[in-house]
This record gives sequence, C-alpha cells and structure tokens, in this order.
Amino acid sequence: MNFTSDLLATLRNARRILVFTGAGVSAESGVPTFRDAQTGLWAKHRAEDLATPDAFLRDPVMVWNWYEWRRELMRKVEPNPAHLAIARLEQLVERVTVVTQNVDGLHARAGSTDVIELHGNVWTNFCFDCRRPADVSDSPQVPPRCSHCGGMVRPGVVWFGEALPAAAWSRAYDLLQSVDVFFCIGTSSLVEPAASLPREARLNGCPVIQINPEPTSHDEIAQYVLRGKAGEVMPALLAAAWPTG
Ligand code: BJW
Ligand code: ZN
Repeated sequence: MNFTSDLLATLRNARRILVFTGAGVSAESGVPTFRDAQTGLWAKHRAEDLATPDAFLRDPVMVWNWYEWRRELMRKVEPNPAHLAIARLEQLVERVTVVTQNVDGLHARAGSTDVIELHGNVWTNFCFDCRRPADVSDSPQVPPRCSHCGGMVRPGVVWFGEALPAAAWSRAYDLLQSVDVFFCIGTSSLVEPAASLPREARLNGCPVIQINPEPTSHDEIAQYVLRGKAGEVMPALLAAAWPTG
C-alpha cells in the first residue's frame, strides 16, 4: 500500500490524535454494519422499527430480543487488526483518544485506554422510567423489570431522537480544539450529531484522514482519503509511518 510522504510526515509529527470510528471498524470482526446493503442489520429490519424509544414502547419484546440477538453475536467476536492498530497508536503518539459510535466495546477490549462512547454501550442496561442502571442477570421477564420502580429495562444505547450522553459529547467536541490529526474510520457519516465532528475538525484546520472502502460525504472534507478496509489500511499505515515502531 502506498501512502504519500506528506501523510506520513503529518502522522509522525502529530502529538494528539483523535480516532473517530463507526460500524465499519468492527465489520472485519464479524459485527454487521448498519447500512451496508448486503450484510447490514437493517437490510432485514427497519431502523425506525427497532432503534427508537417509540419502537420500544410499541413492541418492547421484539426490541429487547433484537438486542439480545445482537449481544449473542457480539459475545463471540474478537477485536480485529483495525482495533489493534488503533490501540497500538498509543505507543507511538503522545495522546490518542478514540471517539466511537460503536456500542460493542471492542476498542477497549483491543487495549485502547481512552475511549469515548457516543452512542452508549450494549453491555449495559438502564430503566426506561427512572433511568437507574439495571442488573438483568436473573430476570425471568422480557424485557426485565427495574428492581427500584418496576419499569421496563432497556439497553444502554442511544436511540434516534435521544440526546447523546452529555459528558461524552462535550469531551469529544472539546478535543477538536487540541488535536493535530483526526481519523474518520468506517462510518457512513449519516448520523448526526456524531457526523458533525469531522466537519468541525476540518473547520478548525485539523487534517482529516478518511478510511473507508466506499465513498462517503466526508470524502469532500478529508485531506487524505484512503480507500480500503480498516483492518488492512490501519496496520499498513502504522508500519509505513513508524517502520521501527
Ligand atoms: C468499512 C468496512 C471496513 C464497511 N473498513 N469501513 C441533523 C440532520 C438530520 C437529522 C438529524 C440531525 N440531528 C439529529 C438528527 C436525527 C438523527 C439522525 O442523525 N438521523 C439521520 C439518520 C438522518 N440523530 C439522532 O436522533 C441522534 N440524537 C439527536 O440528535 O438528539 C437530539 C436531541 C437533543 C436533546 C434532547 C433530545 C434529542 C441520536 C443518534 C443515535 C444513533 N443510534 C444508532 C443505534 C445505536 C444502538 C444500536 O447499536 O442499536 O447508532 S443508529 C446507528 O447509526 C448506530 C451507529 O452508531 C450509527 C452510525 O452508523 P455507522 O457507524 O456510520 O454505520 P453504517 O452502517 O452507517 O456505516 C458503516 C460504514 O462502514 C460504511 O461507510 C461502510 O462503507 C464502511 N465499512 N466495511 C472500513 N472493513
Ligand atoms: Zn426504574
């Protein structure tokens, strides 16, 4: 794989890197993406039937079971070379923060130590009514009930129409002021407000490196567009930028 000397120098000179990721980063682990036509989860299910508070209230059993099915699938997967290369960046650069839209926890499992989860984490649950964290380990009901108020327990993810966790969002947004390089990897960049982060980074004058096998609207704002799979491009890029690293 060939990278321009300009890109390699930009990486070597970087002190603070933000790595913004989407479902494409976990695709090579076997986690289906959301919008890829062939394998996307929502090729079979309509997003608005499953990932909204209204959908949960309308059919809580179906939505809970859909998340259980996905958890089952995610339990069996491992971090792939893209997650591992992103984690390894921490040994090469002073400060690396991963800002992910993914809910699978694979960045942390790969060894990344500073991960901001914008859309929550599928391994957590909380009460739809009182919003307290919920332990569902031995609940006979579907969905499980809250031990405090009896409300329905839901997965700890962010659905359409819901605000992103305030602390996660403001930390990610504030980082845009201080990072030297912004990676945008494996996201269709269709879901707001997350998709505004690369745009804001570029407005701040930060170089954006886009890695995706397909074009996205963010190709326009990216300084470097690397067309390919994250699990192939990221390890090759690290090897080229830090050959002795
Ligand atoms: C590879 C690869 C390989 C494949 N290597 N790459 C402004 C304009 C218009 C609409 C809105 C707006 N602001 C807000 C909205 C509404 C809405 C929205 O964005 N709608 C759009 C769809 C139109 N946003 C919201 O509702 C958000 N909330 C909000 O704004 O609240 C406001 C508010 C404020 C105050 C009070 C109340 C409300 C919330 C969004 C939540 C998104 N949730 C989901 C589900 C999470 C739980 C779950 O997992 O079930 O998050 S939706 C889904 O999309 C999931 C993802 O994190 C997210 C992004 O998807 P991603 O990661 O980009 O995946 P894909 O599949 O789209 O793309 C995969 C990419 O990988 C592709 O490009 C492939 O080519 C690539 N790829 N293989 C590298 N090997
Ligand atoms: Zn409750």
